[in-house]
Amino acid sequence: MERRKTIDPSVVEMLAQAKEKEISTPFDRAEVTKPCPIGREGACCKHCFMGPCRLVGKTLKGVCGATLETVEARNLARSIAAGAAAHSDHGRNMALTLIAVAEGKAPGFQIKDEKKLRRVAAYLGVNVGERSKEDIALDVGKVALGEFGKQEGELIYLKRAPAKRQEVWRKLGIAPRGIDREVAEAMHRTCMGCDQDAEHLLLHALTCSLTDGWGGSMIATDISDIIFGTPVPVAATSNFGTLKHDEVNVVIHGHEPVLAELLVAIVSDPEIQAYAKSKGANGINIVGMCCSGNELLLRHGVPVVGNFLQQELTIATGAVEAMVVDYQCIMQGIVAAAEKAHTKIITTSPKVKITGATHVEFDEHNGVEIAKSILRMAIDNFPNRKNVHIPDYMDRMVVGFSHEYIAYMQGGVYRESFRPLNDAVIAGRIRGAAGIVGCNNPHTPHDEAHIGIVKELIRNDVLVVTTGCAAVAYSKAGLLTPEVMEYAGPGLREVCAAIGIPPVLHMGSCVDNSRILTVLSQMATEGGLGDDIADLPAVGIAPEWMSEKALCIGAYAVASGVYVLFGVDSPVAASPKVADLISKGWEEKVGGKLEFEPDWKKIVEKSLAHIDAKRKALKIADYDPMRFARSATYLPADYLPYEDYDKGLYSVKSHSR
Ligand code: NFS
Repeated sequence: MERRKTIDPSVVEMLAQAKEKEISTPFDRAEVTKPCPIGREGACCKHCFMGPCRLVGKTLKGVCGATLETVEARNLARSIAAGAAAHSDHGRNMALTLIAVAEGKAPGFQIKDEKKLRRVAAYLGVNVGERSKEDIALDVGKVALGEFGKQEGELIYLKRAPAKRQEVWRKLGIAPRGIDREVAEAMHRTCMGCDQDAEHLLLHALTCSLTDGWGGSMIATDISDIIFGTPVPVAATSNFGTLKHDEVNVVIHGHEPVLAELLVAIVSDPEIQAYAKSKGANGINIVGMCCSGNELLLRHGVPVVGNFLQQELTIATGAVEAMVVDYQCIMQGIVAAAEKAHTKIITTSPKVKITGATHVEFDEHNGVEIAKSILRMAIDNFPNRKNVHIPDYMDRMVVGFSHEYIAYMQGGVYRESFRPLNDAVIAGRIRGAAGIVGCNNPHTPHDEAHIGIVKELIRNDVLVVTTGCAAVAYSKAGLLTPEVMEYAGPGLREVCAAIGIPPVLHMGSCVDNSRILTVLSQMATEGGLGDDIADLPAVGIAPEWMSEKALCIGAYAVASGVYVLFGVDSPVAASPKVADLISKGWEEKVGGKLEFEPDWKKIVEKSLAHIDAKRKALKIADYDPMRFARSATYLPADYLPYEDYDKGLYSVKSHSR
């Protein structure tokens, strides 16, 4: 029997379309391009040209004598460094953009959230006083930029973490000095003939990951909020049905919101609209994909067309005039797909060119003109449409839960806090919290683990926060609506209804996982739930991960004290010793641990067991699923059994067919 590729019926429909149009997708390529079993388990070393050395069977050592543990640890550390480099480079770009905005050299941009600017300035030690917002922003940008090249001391944002957590880092010597320094050091240590002790290598991997979570990503989130606005709840739609038959469809894909923001700002420009009309279109429809999509979704309610595995399929609709990409998670396959459709692939980052794509380099100093020229190219392409097929699936959602807004929801402007949430956890209405994030991976059925885990956790009164492609999966399944309370356990349901939040909170793109760190820190310092992130009844999960960035996020969550579970397969599967070092070993050191568990139902079980164990350690009420069932209007009798976890989602209520 053919393996199930996806649980999203719109994707099933588009896979048939793609086949008909002979468009290759990652779903097909994953069948043909089988992963190398040695590399997949982390047992291949190609860090020098005496190899690659494949440590399997009787081969226990590389040419240099490297053991399996060293090879595995080195590979994992390098992946984490690559992830940290990518996310942090995004943060660097945001710092540079803020400086350009402050200097008046980035027309079309302004400082939208002055309150946040002042808050961030205070964190970064920038004098606020009676200074203009531009002056403050200039210093904030410069201090943020300085974090990248810093050689000594420690990252400023570390002090956002609970005091106890900071102590853990200092004691272990893993408090990062500067972002670039730790990434460069990871590359150095993993170079041939350098660091050769698995435990030591893996400890630096944690340092390196912290530069992302409490450095580059946090900078990216904060500065994006300053320039583009801090998200507040907004209603929006998702899936292929957000593409329009009668308008020029432009898909924004990648990670950086700068150009994307300009495109959204100028799309209603009368001159652009008139130009679209002159080519027979009724307007221009901007939709997002992956994390650039999430940035636009949260701040403007721009629809999101799909997650990571849907990029070629979106082109296969024949309805996309242009796919505008910046960097990260862009499949090279989109160019081949575009050749079979009429789509123009436009690369925009000075760091990224793709053979066969059109390169229009973005420069914030002249951004408006560049954005207009990109829209004109898309409009010019509208008359070239042929063979359009847009699956009739569109879902509703409410998104935009920044940590600031979550605090505001719990007390208003004057009394914002995390008290109600902490009290609900202490009383057992909320059993615990889960951050569920990350990608899709064609080696596991698309969105299946994501949806299964979320449904099971909210049914068990676990509050879920989410970002990235995980969040897009939930949006397409109708899990980001207040109506999803129907699936939530009685206690969680009571709390969400009282505060006015859905049980699954979309907090943004993957760099916005830094928002989750801030929420965890606030919960830990609010009182009643210990005094460190490691004390909280909380877990982090990446059910369908594929990216080095995901590994880095997992590692910084661990270093922050979180139990992290990844689905799919383990990149250190060949070495039980290394698997032990990153689970038990890391737990002894930092309180968090990293485990790989391909069975999503086991992920749920392990998560709940961990949450309950943490509750016990905190000496708060044991969780009792029936305790609040009597006071809530909820009747748990209609819980869906495991086997039916995806019924009642795609099949019944979430789609506006
Ligand atoms: Ni995150 Fe965003 Fe998606 Fe995975 Fe890629 S888009 S930064 S890495 S695939 S969640």
